[in-house]
Amino acid sequence: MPDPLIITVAGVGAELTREQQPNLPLTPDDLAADAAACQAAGASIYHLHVRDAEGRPTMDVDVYRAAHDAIRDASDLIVQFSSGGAVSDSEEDRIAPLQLQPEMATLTTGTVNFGSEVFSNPRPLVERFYLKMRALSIVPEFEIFDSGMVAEASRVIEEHGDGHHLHYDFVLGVPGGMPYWDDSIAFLQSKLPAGATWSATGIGRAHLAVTYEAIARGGHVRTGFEDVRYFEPGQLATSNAQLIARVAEIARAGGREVATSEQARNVLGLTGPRR
Ligand code: KMH
Ligand code: ZN
Repeated sequence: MPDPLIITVAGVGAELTREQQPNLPLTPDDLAADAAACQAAGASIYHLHVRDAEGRPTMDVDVYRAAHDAIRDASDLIVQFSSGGAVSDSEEDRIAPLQLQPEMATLTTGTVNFGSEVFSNPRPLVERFYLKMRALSIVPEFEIFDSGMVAEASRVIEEHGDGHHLHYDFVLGVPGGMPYWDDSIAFLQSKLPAGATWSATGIGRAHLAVTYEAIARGGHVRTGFEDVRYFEPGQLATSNAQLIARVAEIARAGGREVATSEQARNVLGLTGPRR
């Protein structure tokens, strides 16, 4: 039996604007409502980017604190901070919010083209972020935008790992990163260490195909406005919860249970929120 399906909502991101997606949550109040609705629809993790008062992406610690508190007050979701931020964010800005000790945080283990820009993650940054996360008992989710990042994660774990649970997220279809080919997921899955868990998300058009394949392979799924704006071609999604509900429906139709936050914590080796 596969584990119950962990559904992550990547509800905000750093790139999308309200002009592109009018239902994008921005403020702590928006995030509280979004988190509660996504939990009711079947999500167990909130992958969190935050925005300033003008709606611009930021790594400001106080903004992260307010957002974290709002989601924790409104839901039991596992909050997973982004340490990737936006491509323009500095290393110092990206590491700062970790001091708030979320249960999880993302860690991208390599540099990748990101459209016409570069998402920069040199080895020293990866090691520094990893050590900081582990010093604060934060469980990393390794963000895999390309296959070499699996090897780089293995190297960091071998050199600095302390036996924590290993969890990965395959992000397929970023322009410049690994596309969703028909063997992408099978290949990446085959390279993971024994006992690891993984989720997958497809950016844009590949989104639903990735969802179906991840569920069928016993993996987990990420969805939300960061990854997909449209519910169907030409039809914007009305909410993150609408996207979550569709994943839950697909899973249940195929006989796969959808995880509660507590079940997700058990699968991921999390001991519970610090607030
Ligand atoms: N916004 C991207 C440049 C993460 O959250 O860890 C990086 C990103 C990855 O979204
Ligand atoms: Zn992100």
